[in-house]
Amino acid sequence: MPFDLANANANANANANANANGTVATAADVFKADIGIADVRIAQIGGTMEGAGRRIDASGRYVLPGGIDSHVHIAQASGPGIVMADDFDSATRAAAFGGNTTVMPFCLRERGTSLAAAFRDYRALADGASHTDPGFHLNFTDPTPQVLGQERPALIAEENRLVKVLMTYEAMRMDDAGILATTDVARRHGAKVMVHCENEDVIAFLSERAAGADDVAPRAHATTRPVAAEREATHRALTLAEVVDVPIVIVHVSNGTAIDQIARAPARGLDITAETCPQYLVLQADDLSRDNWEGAKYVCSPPPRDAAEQENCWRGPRSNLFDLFSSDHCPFRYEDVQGKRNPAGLRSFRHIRNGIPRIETRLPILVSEGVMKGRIDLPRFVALTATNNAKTCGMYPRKGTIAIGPDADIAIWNPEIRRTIRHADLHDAADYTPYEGLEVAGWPETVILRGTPVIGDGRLVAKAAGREVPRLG
Ligand code: DUC
Ligand code: ZN
Ligand code: ZN
Repeated sequence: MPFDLANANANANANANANANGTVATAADVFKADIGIADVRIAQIGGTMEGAGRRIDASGRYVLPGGIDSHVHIAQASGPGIVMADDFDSATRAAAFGGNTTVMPFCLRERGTSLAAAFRDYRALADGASHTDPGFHLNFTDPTPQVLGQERPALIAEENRLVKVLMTYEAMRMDDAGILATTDVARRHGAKVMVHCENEDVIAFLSERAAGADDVAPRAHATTRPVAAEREATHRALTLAEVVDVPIVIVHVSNGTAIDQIARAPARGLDITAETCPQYLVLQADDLSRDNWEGAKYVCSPPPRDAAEQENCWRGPRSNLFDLFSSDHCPFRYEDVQGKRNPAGLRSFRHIRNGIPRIETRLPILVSEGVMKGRIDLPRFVALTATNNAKTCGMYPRKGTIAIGPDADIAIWNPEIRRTIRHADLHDAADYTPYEGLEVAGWPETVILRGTPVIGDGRLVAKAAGREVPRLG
C-alpha cells in the first residue's frame, strides 16, 4: 500500500492530499497509517481516504512532524558591520530542505533602542520571505527600571514571548541584578526565560591573558571559554531562576558538568528546560585548530569541547534531561570581509564572527547520529526536534505533532538516503558548512507546510508562504 496524503474532507481545497504506507512517528508512538489533510490541517489518520486528491507515496519512509527549530539567528542586528549570511528567504529555504516547517529567530536590538519598533521591523523582514512559518523570541539586553517598567512587559504580555537573556558578550550581557529584574518581569507575565550561560568576566580575563601572550589564533576562542565558565554560569542562572521562581530554558548546553547542574535542578522545584545542538555532538575544540585560519569556521559559543564531552552531551537527548535539540544557526560567510575573515578577525580570535551555519543539517545529523545509530528512538527524535519545541514556545498542539486537528506540517524522510554533507548541496547563503564531509544516513524528501508541499522530491516546489505562528500560551 502506498503512503499518500488524503483529502478526508469533501470541502477541502486543492491542497488536499492523501498518503499511505509510511511509518508515522509522534513523540509517543510509531505506527503505520494513512494521513488525510483537509485544507491546512490534519483531518484523518488511518481508514479509507474518501475522495483523496493528490497522493504522496511514502512507502519505506518516516512520516514525522515538521521540525521546529526553536533557536536560530537570522538577519540579526548584532553590531556595527556585522552582517549575517542569511536573510529570511535563504535561512528558511535551507530550513525547509532540512525537514523543518517552523523556525524561531531572535529579535535583538542595541541597548537603549525601542525593542517594540525593532520587533515590528524584524517581523516585516520575515513577511513574504519565509519558506517555513516563523515565530519570534525577544532578546532583552537592557534591564533598566524604565525599560522593565513599560515597553518590555507590554511586549511580553501582548506577544506572549520567551525572553532571552545573555550572561556573556560585553555589549549584551546582563549581570545578576539585571537577570533578577528581568526574570521577575517575565514571571509576572507568565513568560519563560531563556538563558545563554557563560561567565563573561572569566572569558574577558582569559581573553586578555591570551592576547597578552599573543595567543590569538581561532583555537583561543575555545580555550578562553572553558567548561568552568559555562558550568558556573549555568549554576548561577538556575539559582537566580529558583530565587525568582520563574521557568527557565538553558540553551546550547555543551558539557557534562553543566548537565550535572541541570540534572539537580528539578529536585529543587525548578521548572527547567534544557537544549543542546548538533555542534556539541559532532564537532570538537580541535576543529578550531585547523590550518590557515580555517578554525574560524568553527567559532561559536559555547565552543565545541572534546570527545568525552560529546559523549556527555548525549546524556541529555538519550534521557529526559534535555527537552530540546535546536540548531543555534548563526551564519557568517567565511571568505568575506564582513564575515569570519574580516580584517580584525584575521588578527585575533576576539573579532572572529561568532556563530556557524547549521539550520539545514540539524535534523539529518540527529537522525543519522541518533536514530540510525540506535542512541535514540524515533519518538524521542520527534520530541526533541518538534513536539517539545512547540510546547516550550506556546505553539502546541497546533504545531509539533501528528494528530487530528493540528497544522499539517509534515516531513517525509527517506532513511535509505546516504549523503556526504557538502556545502555545495545546501541552501543557506553562507559559503561553507562546519559539517563538510560528514556522512549521514537519512534525509527528508518531502516537506509539507500547512498542507502544501514546500519541498517535493528534494526540490523547492512552492513560493515563500510562511506565516507567523501565533502563541497559544
Ligand atoms: N552562540 C550564540 O550564543 N549566539 C549565536 C551564535 C553562537 O554560536
Ligand atoms: Zn547563545
Ligand atoms: Zn543562539
